[in-house]
Amino acid sequence: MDKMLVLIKPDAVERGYIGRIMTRIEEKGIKLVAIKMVHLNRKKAEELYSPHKEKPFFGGLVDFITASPIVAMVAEGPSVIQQIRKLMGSTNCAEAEPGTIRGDLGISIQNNLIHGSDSAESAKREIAVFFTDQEIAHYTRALDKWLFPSEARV
Ligand code: IDP
Ligand code: MG
Repeated sequence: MDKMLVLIKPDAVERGYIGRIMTRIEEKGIKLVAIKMVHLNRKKAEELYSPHKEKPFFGGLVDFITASPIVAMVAEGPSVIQQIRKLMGSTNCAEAEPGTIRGDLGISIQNNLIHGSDSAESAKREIAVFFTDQEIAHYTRALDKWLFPSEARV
């Protein structure tokens, strides 16, 4: 099953949206297999965002993500990356569709409430920034037979 890292960013934590964002993921049917609150130091933040280190917004992004605690999660499900990236909406909240987390709850391009890995490779790297293998749960929900059916697709 596919896995990805999801972060509830400092703006969302301070605004009281931890539960709301987790609910959007849970009600979609996606399984959460690891959760922790972390206050990142700059070194870890720079490691997380290393693919962006040449970008003009890198310094500001590190300031933002280290400003307050975040909630780190590992989510699991069929095509989970595609599913959660759709729920998140476009990077710039001002352009994100209504109905998405960023479209409904934000205005900024930087303070955009949620992070989600964008590929299987980045998911593997990013999960390892926050979690050891022992911290990731393995379980089958009674509802998995309804939520994750094996089905043919055209
Ligand atoms: P994503 O979070 O939608 O995958 P990325 O392009 O990977 O977007 O950028 C990582 C994060 O960097 C964004 O979520 C946002 O917080 C921040 N960011 C992206 N573009 C800008 C920008 O133009 N100005 C300021 N911050 C930005
Ligand atoms: Mg990204």
